[in-house]
Amino acid sequence: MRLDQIIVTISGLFLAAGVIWYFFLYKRQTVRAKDTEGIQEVKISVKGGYDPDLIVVKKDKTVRLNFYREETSSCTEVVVFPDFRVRKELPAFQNTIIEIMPDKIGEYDFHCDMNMIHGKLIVEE
Ligand SMILES: [Cu+2]
Repeated sequence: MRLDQIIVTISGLFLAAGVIWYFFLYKRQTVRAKDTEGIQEVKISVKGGYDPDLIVVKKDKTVRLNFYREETSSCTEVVVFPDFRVRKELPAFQNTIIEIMPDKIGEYDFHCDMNMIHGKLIVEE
């Protein structure tokens, strides 16, 4: 094999490994809401994504999401929970509280205004 062929082969292998890692091994951040005095509370930091982006909560108990936006990029300035009819601005470097009452089991997406950055709320029994 010529050198350039070797380089192409090796970079192909790296690419394949990256794809496998991304789709099968990469674990998303999952967090179970803490229950304090009957309210399920979670802190979510917003910076090019939601961290954590998978939030597990219990049904029929108020969920209080504390969004802290750590950037001024306009992409994340609004967060939308379509299933809960919530759409809220997240001012930069501030805590914004969103309260939700999950009354049905299921998985509910939330995302930025352009639907580019995603997170998921998982409601369990
Ligand atoms: Cu966006």
